[in-house]
Amino acid sequence: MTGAIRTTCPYCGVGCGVLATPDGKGGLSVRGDPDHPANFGRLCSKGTALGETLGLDGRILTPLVGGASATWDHALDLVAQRFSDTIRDHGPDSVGFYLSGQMLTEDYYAANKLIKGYIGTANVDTNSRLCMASSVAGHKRAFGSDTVPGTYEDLEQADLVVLVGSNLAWCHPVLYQRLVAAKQARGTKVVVVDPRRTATCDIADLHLRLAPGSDAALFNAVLVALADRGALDRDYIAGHVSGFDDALSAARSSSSAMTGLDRAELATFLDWFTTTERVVTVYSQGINQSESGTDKVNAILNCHLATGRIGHPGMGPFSVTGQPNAMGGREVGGLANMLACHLDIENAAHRAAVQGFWASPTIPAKPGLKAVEMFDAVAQGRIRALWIIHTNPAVSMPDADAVARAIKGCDFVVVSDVTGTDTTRLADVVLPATAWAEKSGTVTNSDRTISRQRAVLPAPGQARDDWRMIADVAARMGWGGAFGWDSAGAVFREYAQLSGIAGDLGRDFDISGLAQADYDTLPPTRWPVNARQQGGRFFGAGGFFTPDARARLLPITPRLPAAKTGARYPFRLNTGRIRDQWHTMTRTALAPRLNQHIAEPFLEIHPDDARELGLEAATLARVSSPQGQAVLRVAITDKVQRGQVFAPMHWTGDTAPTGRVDALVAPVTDPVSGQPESKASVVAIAPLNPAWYGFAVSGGAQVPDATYWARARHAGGWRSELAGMEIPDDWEAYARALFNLPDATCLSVADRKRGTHRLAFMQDGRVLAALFTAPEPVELARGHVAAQIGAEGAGLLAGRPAQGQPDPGPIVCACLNVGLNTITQAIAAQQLTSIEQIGAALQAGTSCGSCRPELAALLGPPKLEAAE
Ligand SMILES: Nc1nc2c(c(=O)[nH]1)N[C@H]1C(S)=C(S)[C@@H](COP(=O)(O)OP(=O)(O)OC[C@H]3O[C@@H](n4cnc5c(=O)[nH]c(N)nc54)[C@H](O)[C@@H]3O)O[C@H]1N2
Ligand SMILES: Nc1nc2c(c(=O)[nH]1)N[C@H]1C(S)=C(S)[C@@H](COP(=O)(O)OP(=O)(O)OC[C@H]3O[C@@H](n4cnc5c(=O)[nH]c(N)nc54)[C@H](O)[C@@H]3O)O[C@H]1N2
Ligand code: SF4
Ligand SMILES: [Mo]
Repeated sequence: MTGAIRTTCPYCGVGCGVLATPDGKGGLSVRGDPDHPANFGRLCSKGTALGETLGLDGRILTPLVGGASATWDHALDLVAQRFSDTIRDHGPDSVGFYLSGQMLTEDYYAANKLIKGYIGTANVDTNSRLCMASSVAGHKRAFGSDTVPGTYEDLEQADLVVLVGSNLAWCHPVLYQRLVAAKQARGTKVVVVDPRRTATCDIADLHLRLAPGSDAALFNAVLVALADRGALDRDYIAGHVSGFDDALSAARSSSSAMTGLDRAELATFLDWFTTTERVVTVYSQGINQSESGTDKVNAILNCHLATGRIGHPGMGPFSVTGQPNAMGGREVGGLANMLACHLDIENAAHRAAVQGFWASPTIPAKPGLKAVEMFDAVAQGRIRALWIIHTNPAVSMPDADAVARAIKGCDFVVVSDVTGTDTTRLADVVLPATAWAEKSGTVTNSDRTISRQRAVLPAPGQARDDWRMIADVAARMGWGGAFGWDSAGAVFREYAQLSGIAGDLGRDFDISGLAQADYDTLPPTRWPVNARQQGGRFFGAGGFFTPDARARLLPITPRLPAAKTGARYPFRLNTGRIRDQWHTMTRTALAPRLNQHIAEPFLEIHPDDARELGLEAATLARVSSPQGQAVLRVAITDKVQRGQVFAPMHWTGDTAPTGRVDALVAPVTDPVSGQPESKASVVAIAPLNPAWYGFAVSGGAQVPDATYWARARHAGGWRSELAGMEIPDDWEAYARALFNLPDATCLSVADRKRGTHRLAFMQDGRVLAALFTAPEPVELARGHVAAQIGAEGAGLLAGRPAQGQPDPGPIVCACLNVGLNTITQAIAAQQLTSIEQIGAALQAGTSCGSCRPELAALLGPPKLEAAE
């Protein structure tokens, strides 16, 4: 195969290998790397669409100072000067860096070296605080180190896989597909523990819909059952563990009633867990993003340590990471309480080792501010100069409106990004970064595999690599010698060398074996890599990273979220992800096909609750919390339980300004990890009752002016959902302003009785744009209407396909563009009964497989109904 370059997907922590082939016209074609050990050739819908997200539309191509283009020299001088002045006048702790688990290891290493070793503060934290901090803290409490003991193969070799607070089907789709294949091959039992029914439940033999936040009570019950049924590994406990008795007695005094699960389903789970040796417990944000997240993690680890089910094939606790380099960031010391290479900031020997290796002037002796504290310090003026790299906190932090205000009010804010975002708009200086396809470095995925990301395309405009901008600023602050790397490979070699010192100090993270490796051709490699150990698993025979080499079992007293629902805020708001969007959508929303699955923000609410509130399907709801407000589309479903609602985290000021869910989320954190509780804020809900609803499609951009709007790209341009509290006097004038089409011919149809309006704007007989409004949610074949943009005639005003012309309906399979109607019609007409038959007939579901749960749902009642 000629011209293909091996690289790694920049989205989730599965860390799939990608073969990227430049098309010679600035674009790329991508396919899964059959030789990569994470995916063996598979990609999910997001990975498959990578080639469609590379356009320069919206890219930042020069530095911006005060919103205007500037030279690199000017921007870098200004940044260095303002940081130096701030440090001189207010001390090093008045400076902060807020980083990201999506930075490459080399970028991360450079940032940490600058702030900890040279600026001399530990006020550096990362969005991993919102993501992995509770797992890190739980690992460190139990193992003495932040070690993920197992590998992906364990999910394939297990007999029971327990997915706790993880929507693996949508969030780690390729790993999910590996699990599906293993289940087919060996009959793996799958248990999903989640208050909500998700796509992942499609393969669940048992779905435990526990009360939000009650996971520790569930795993305490497991520990008790293991003890009472003789399922403990007494030898492992005697040889490698301490704290067992206290942990068990704490577990005995907690009650499984807190989980709200009924006896029979709990009994089934306890039976399976106690009698199955090969158990893997996978956990993610339903565990971590909780004010008792660290305790939940340790409650899980307790069960694996007490049974010795760790570090052997098919066994172990498995924290799946979210971001592509969440692991790398933890390894490199991105968190405010860590040093590079899993060394501890509070350990004098560790500090001395790092400072000695860097030959740096300083190193902080105490941990810095964690994300939520950091933005509080920004709001209070204790941090006066802030550098935000590769993350969008004005959208993704809890209490996001307050965070946006803090950033806006800060004396000096630098943001490095590839595109304009809600956060760059608040910055004094914006630095243009090279994006995924243009940069080189390494990332570490969930199972400790380090993979190369390789530049495939040239950097556009003046975009520069993140590590290089950091080194440039360091040089201007007077520390050029220590930041004089000539390539990402040089940064990596320095880092690998430092890890050897960490290894000598008895730490797990030692990749000194890679210090001399050929960086250009480095194949995916699982750490550790040194003279003592190469890859493999940890802790099968003990060997923990505590002073006595024993793991700690922790006594856990479960606690539910402190904020209680009540008369004022009767609902608990759960938040999370959808299949085809990545976080704040700055990249995935560029690919039209990724906007077809779900095109606007929504609120899942139980039918009984909706009825009581007078909420109709597809209307809009106003959601309020003590922190802020949002307006979301109502999706009535029993996937959520009564009293609980779910909303996705993705929409922003760019895509749906009133859909920013973090405006609602309380900044409550876990006391040990500092990780925010993103899944259990209290909210009130009421119908919005707008005077009109609208749907607009156009080839060109839209400038919506409405109480509610949400926009998305489609293949021919833009589409948006609209709603307003007052009916405009003149729909034509409204639409002309919306589409910025002052002169195009307007055709309109009004139905006075029903209060509906349909307007099409034409030029040379072709449709440029159309607006449909109604007093109720607009019913329309949206995909069909959007496809008519650019077509001849105003046939789209009918709102649905002419007779004989098929309407594919909303897209289910994003890879092969197969719509809901096409699938349901084929199921009925051809009497299809399996996902494989749908694949054979329509190809749907045959590429990445992410839509297979939805295909299964279309085939009939999902089997989990029986399991519930
Ligand atoms: N498509 C897509 N994939 C992604 C991402 C993305 O943006 N889009 N982001 C990546 C990142 S950074 C991350 S961190 C991962 C996150 O991956 P996941 O953690 O799988 O995703 P979430 O949807 O945040 O939350 C998982 C589940 O936790 C459940 N939950 C809520 N409260 C509780 C509780 O108290 N107990 C339990 N047991 N469950 C609860 C929610 O209902 C939800 O279904 O996804 C990664 N993959
Ligand atoms: N309510 C709620 N809030 C949440 C969560 C939740 O479940 N619920 N989940 C939390 C979690 S787990 C996470 S990980 C966070 C994620 O939240 P964020 O990190 O804020 O989200 P992203 O959209 O991934 O932001 C990445 C930014 O980096 C930019 N970028 C892309 N490539 C590059 C590059 O090469 N260099 C630079 N410098 N910039 C680049 C992108 O354009 C984008 O603006 O959200 C958290 N917030
Ligand atoms: S599962 Fe999808 S998003 Fe995650 S790394 Fe693989 S292709 Fe990328
Ligand atoms: Mo995350």
